Amino acid sequence: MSDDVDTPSPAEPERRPLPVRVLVAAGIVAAIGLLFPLPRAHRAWGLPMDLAHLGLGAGLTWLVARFAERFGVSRLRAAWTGWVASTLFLGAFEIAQQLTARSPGLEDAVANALGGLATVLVLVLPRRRALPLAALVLAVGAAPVALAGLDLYRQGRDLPMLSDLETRLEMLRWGSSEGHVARVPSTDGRSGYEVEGVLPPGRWPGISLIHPYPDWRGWRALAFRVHMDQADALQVLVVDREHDETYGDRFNGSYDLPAGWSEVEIPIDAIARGPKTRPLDLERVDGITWFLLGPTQERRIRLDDVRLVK
Ligand SMILES: [Ca+2]
Repeated sequence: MSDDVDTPSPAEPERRPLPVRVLVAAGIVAAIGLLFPLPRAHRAWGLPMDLAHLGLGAGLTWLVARFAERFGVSRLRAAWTGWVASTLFLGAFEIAQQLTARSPGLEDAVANALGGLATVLVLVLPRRRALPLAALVLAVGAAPVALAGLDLYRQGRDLPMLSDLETRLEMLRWGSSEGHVARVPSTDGRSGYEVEGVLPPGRWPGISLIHPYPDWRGWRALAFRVHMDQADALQVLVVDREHDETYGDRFNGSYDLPAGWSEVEIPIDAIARGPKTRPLDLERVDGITWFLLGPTQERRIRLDDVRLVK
């Protein structure tokens, strides 16, 4: 009687499949990265770290599953136990991180869960079926990172335009800590799309362009078009990667604007002189925020053609 080669036999010497070994290695790198997070790391460094979350989930799932198996739990049960434990533990870790710093916790938690799912597939299915499925799950998990990488490439290509909202991918870089930000069709016909911030009443609601193209050396000004729903002072702040989250350690500008569209230019020299105790690092600019001071009702601002000019 011959055995089906695809059927895993319990007597087979235990050897971790290569994909699991690679994922576990990536998980170890991610774990080290989480212990020593780089402050405001460059996006290009952040992307491999995001990818390593797949490995973190895969590795932890594998460890818990093997541990459970040693206590006589069946392979199937152990694998799913590992996945649930890993997903819950790493999910809780992301929530804890969210309390202390702004980080894309949900994306990381999903990547952790997908990495763990890949391990489950490798553990419970015959290898021939497991590997393509695990690869598919990992590809889904890696897609956001691939898109962010593509966006990073486009930023370099589209310079001096920092963001004109003509591609959907740019929204990966826009955010709002209190309000809502969306890419919307242009209202003045000068372009296809612009970005709109819906700002709730509050102390300083605003929208941000996070991780713009970082090297602003050699340019004369930062320029953008902005639409105000009513005349008001638009506040603009620019930070670099060393920014310590204090008011005095960034560029702060205030611009009295009428209702409707305006063009604003901010000299790069002024931005460089922004922080009180040091020059702003123009080689590593990390974010621009547009906000209003203490609106008492919901407000809307629109932005387009955020760019560097000679
Ligand atoms: Ca546009």
